[in-house]
Amino acid sequence: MSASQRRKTYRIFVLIPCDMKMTLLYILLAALFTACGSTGGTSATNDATADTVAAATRPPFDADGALELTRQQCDFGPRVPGTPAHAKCADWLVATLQASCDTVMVQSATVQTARSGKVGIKNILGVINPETSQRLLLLAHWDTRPWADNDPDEANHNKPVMGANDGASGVGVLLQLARQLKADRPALGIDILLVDAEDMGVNENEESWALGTQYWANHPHVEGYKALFGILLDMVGAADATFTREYYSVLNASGFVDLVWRNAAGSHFINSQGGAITDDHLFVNRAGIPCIDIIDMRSDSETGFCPEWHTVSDTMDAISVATLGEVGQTLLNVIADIER
Ligand code: AHN
Ligand code: ZN
Repeated sequence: MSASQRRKTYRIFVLIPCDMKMTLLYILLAALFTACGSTGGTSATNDATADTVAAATRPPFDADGALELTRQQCDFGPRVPGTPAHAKCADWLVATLQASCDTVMVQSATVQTARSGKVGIKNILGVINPETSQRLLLLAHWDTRPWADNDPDEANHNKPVMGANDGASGVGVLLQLARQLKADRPALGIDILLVDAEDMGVNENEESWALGTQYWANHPHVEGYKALFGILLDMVGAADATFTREYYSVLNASGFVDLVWRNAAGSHFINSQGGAITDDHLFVNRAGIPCIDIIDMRSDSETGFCPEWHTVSDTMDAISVATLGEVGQTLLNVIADIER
């Protein structure tokens, strides 16, 4: 038992009111605690007990909060780079992160897209515990696709996607997580990176996806930025989501994939090998940070994704509070596990 734990025992003892029976009870308890500390030889057991208690006392993930934060993004309309809704949502994301994080940074840039020429983008970063060297990077894209080009109705192919699942869900979970970590501070440093222009890509060109992340990887917000690991959330809101072990995640960070799936807070996490996805995590890995992708992949669909993917049906109707909750709780579990 550490000196600080012994001090805590003492403090509890002196705060007890002067009822004689209670005092005796607490003397007995304090003696037991002190004896436990003085034997000294069981530190591993004691540490494990302390950590279990700490993890158990961390409040559960608030899925309703994540749902509301997902809805609030959709209330702006599709967040297509270059549109007023995109600009308004950026301001809201900054303000929302500012309420939870120690520092918020915005990275503005102009990038070349495959189909829409040059466009202005914003990567938005919330930093928790900026002084801590042991860091975890959490990412999600906040932009939405300008074209519902997988919609069954061709008339919708040039309409924008609402992106309740494809965009807002991952951001909603991360904003809620930041909110909870403010009240219940982690020992780890946490960087919440909301990346822009993930979804302006075209099939035949890998580099046309994840433009915000590519920009960040080439211009990190801190020179020589390092994190232990990264976790990307992509499409984490569908009722029947299946999160399998994505190929590049296993290739670059198999031990960390094991850790995350071991901490999975429900049955949407499936401990089997999934397909390979060109997504933000690919460019984080190329920048030297082992990064995994928690992404809803479907073995039973032609696209490999949910039926609403890149259609006008990717709206709040297709979002499940239970799935958001499972992903958020898994992140809380992972943070507690790394801190152990
Ligand atoms: C490709 O289709 C190559 N990647 C999918 C990445 C993505 C798009 N995630 C969400 N929207
Ligand atoms: Zn998409």
